[in-house]
Amino acid sequence: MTRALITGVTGPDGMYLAEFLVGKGYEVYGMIRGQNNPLAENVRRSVPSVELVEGDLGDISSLIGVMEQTQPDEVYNLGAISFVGLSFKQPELTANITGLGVLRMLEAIRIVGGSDANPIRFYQASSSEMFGRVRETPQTEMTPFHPRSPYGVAKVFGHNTTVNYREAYGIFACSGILFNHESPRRGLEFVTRKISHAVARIKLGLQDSVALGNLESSRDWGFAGEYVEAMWLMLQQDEPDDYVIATGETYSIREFLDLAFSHIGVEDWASCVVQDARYMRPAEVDLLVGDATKAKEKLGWEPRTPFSELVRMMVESDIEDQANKLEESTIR
Ligand code: F7E
Repeated sequence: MTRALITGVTGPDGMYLAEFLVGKGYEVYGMIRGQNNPLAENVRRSVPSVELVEGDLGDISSLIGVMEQTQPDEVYNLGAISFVGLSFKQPELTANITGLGVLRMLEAIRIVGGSDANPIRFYQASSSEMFGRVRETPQTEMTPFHPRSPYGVAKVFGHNTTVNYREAYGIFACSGILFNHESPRRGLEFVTRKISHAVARIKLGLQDSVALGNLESSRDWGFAGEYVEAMWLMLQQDEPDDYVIATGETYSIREFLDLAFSHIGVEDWASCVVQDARYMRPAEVDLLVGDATKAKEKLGWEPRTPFSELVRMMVESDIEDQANKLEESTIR
């Protein structure tokens, strides 16, 4: 049985990946931080066969311990401080976990190694935020980086460290440069889920409006559930490499709002959206759009969920969820 270790298993990508790997017959270990991590329950409920092990990206001894304990064939490093907005408020923590955390994982792999016949394969969750103030459009694996946030800067460090450990020590290390990938599992602090959640509550009469920041930025939005397959495909190749994973289309926050509100029959949403300076960032990434040709040609990976379908899926999921909560509260 192939063994996989996932850091960041409590996040949406971690859970989709765990489900995917269990479906492929893997023995899956999920690394969680802290003794009574409340998010562990979500993983136990969604993917019960995942074995949870305790480790911290900020502590190399714990990572070496986890590698020795789980003896993984494949390691997926999805753990990070992943909210760009927070990274401006806690830049040092972000550099430590999102940046240095990658170095610690790779050091643990270099030290523990796996067997000679079967060395550990490593996947690093890199991000389109590394492109920041973009130097060309669309962005490819060859586009230079110009990060615009402490998060982006930390991800560049993690990406470069992954490439360096591959070149210096021959570790099978891949970096997946994933553009925004959304789902009903997204945390409420991220703009897509914040909107779908608010739209559902507006439909049910539970709130009147939503406070947002910059509506003009554009992103390349895909569905997280199918991006995890690309991570796995990277580790099944003969040679380690880096890949952009994206849809090749870009839409603004305004366009997301258009579709989300039209789903509940609201064509003019101006009165439902309040602009709030608290959600503006000190430096913004204006436009991202990825070119995933390499992933298509070498991995055979292609996105399947169009933007309109993604928005519909998220709004419908939140409507169902909010309606259930409302019903439960009236029964009580
Ligand atoms: O912001 C604007 C905001 O926080 C998207 C992470 O998964 O993808 C994600 O990073 C855009 C930005 O995601 C609000 O200013 C407006 O322009 O949903 P977001 P992100 O920053 O693109 C990349 C690929 C990652 O790697 C990250 O880990 O939306 N925006 N109003 C807002 N954003 C938020 N969060 N909240 C607002 O109220």
